[in-house]
Amino acid sequence: EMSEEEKTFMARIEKGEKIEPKDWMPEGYRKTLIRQIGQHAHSEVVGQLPEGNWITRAPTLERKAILLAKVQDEAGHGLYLYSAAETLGISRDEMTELLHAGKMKYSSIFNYPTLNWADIGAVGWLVDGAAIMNQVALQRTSYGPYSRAMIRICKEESFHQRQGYDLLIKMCQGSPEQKAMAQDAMNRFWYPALMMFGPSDKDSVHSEQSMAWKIKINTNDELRQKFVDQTVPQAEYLGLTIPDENLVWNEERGSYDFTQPDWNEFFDVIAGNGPCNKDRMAARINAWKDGEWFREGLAAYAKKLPLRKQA
Ligand code: FAQ
Repeated sequence: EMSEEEKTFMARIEKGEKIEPKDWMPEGYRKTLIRQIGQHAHSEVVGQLPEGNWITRAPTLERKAILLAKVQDEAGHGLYLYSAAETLGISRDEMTELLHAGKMKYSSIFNYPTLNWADIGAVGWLVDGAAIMNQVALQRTSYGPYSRAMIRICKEESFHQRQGYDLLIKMCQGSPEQKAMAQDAMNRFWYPALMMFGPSDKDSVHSEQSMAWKIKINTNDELRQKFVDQTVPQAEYLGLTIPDENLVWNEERGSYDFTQPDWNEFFDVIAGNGPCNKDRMAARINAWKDGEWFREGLAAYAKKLPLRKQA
């Protein structure tokens, strides 16, 4: 039996109204948002690592400037999202500590290594491509601060995807060795990119409730299908082969049939056993420790400011 408050809340959700920080909300709604927005924020921050790895080795000054700007954008996205999560009554420090204790997740994709320069193209094209597919839908999410953060993030993210695709066009029109590097990157990133949408609907524990609350707008499988349909023609234009022998246009559905990722691999990666999980967490924990003196300095300075004004 729903309480009066809950009934009013659900009526607002059904009307498509945005829920704002000071509005009444069910505890489960708040918790789900903290989990999802927090995980999303952590993904943006951890997501800087595989790309940051290539800033010093970008092949030209122009590519280096572009990559630097992109990696900085990801830090900005992390900040908008941490701020959105903070409106729900958790601090950024608490979320950071939960991440470091292994009690919060970040996207599975960032546990795969970026082995060569073509991987930077594949990350932009496929990883940002998958991220946008999910985030465009989330612009309509029911929680106001999350929805507004998504609108801004999507604008920057489309630029990110373009830069990745542009990098791959260059490589695919380059030497046979460059084209082979691009194909190799595609082979390694295709299935991990499909995994970004989460487990198949039958294994998605949160989808039903999150969709009833309009936190999620689409199911994991719906968005994965849209991503495949959008990406196949882009791969064709590049002259790259998608590593899936069963990929075929299904006339009846008006969509591609495709092979699902290896779900055992997915669950293994989110349990902490992917190729880079340990490195990623170690890098974040070290960065947090390295920044301690700076955070303390800032806090001490902030305390002094009002005193100085009085004097
Ligand atoms: N990785 O019941 P569901 C980016 C977990 S984009 C890790 O279906 P839900 C931009 C899930 O948390 C990437 N864990 O869950 C960028 C749950 O476990 P829990 C970030 C995953 O929440 C690009 C369990 O599996 N984008 O960073 C994943 O309803 C390039 C059961 O799953 C977002 O976070 C996964 N892929 O649906 C940056 C988008 N999938 O928490 C740098 C917002 C599922 O109970 C460079 N998030 N799990 O322990 C969402 O839309 C949703 O949270 C889903 C998952 C769709 C990811």
